[in-house]
Amino acid sequence: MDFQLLFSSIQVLLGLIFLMVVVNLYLVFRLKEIDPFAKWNPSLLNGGGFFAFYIIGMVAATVSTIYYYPELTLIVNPASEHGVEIDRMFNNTMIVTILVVVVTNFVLFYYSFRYRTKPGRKALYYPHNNRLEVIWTVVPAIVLTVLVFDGVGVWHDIMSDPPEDAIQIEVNGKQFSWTYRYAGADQEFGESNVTFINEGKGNELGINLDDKRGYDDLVTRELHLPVGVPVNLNIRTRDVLHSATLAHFRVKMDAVSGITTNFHFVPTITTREWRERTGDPEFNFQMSCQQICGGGHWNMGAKVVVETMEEYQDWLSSQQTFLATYQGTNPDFKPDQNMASESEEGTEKIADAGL
Ligand SMILES: [Cu+2]
Repeated sequence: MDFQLLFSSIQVLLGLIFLMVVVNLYLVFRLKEIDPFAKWNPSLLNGGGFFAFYIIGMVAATVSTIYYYPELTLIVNPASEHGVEIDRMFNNTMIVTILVVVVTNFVLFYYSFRYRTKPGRKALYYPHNNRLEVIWTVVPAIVLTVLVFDGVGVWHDIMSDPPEDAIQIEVNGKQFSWTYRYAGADQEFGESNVTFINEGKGNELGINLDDKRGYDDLVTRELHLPVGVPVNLNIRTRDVLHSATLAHFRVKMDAVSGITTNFHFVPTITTREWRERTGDPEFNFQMSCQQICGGGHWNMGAKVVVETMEEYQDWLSSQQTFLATYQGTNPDFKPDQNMASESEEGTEKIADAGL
């Protein structure tokens, strides 16, 4: 039995019946020359409807906020130092805007009801009042100025130069995944360029084979961060715009073709602590993409691990170096032959490519 068809048919049938009732009533009124709305004053319904809309809307908004609040763990706990400041500003802005929305909409909807049309009531023509104009210009201007100045200060702290001792991590976006690069034992990244990308041959990030600093680089699928230590993400993309987003850490920075953007922050809680705090043993921090970048955008997420410095070091030393990975797919590659020229040749190649 096709229930879908049955229900649609019933709906059509009910619609037709309703239409017939309306048409018949109309014809009866016409024939008997009755005006059913002659004495009906719609302003109570309109004004009352306005006010009811306000009450129902406010109650629904409050109930749904309370209902979903436990789900909004993103709002409850920032997992980074600067996240606390961002949340403080977010909350201040919310308090101000909620207050304004509740009060101004109360006036709008309640007055529509309170001063509705009544027999004998005449509307007051009140086109201008300088004092009111000044009040509702100056008060929002002061409030917004305070919010903006607060925000500029926090923005300046967040976007300042990363501390010298920050751990440098490269975040590489592509359609549709993230790949990370750690500098390895020498603490320096090898040169890289899109012209050197050779996915089939184990060089997904385009690391310059002539630059030996890149040999010990660690190319990883997971982002691991030590807790309590400043990290600086160097964000790149090899194709379209992406946006590297670590929502729990209040980190979001666009990955822009052709340039390296960066965001530095200090994670303040490990994955393990977060799991204990929330009682969710399955929990993982997430890296996501917040820039619609194509058909697979929705799936451009990956887990992020925050751990103690010891665990972080252990994890790093368990990763394969770029050279080892590359030689895995290119057994004939001998680094020594290439090391002689170091990075000069690579620089020329980049110059030749006009980059
Ligand atoms: Cu993306």
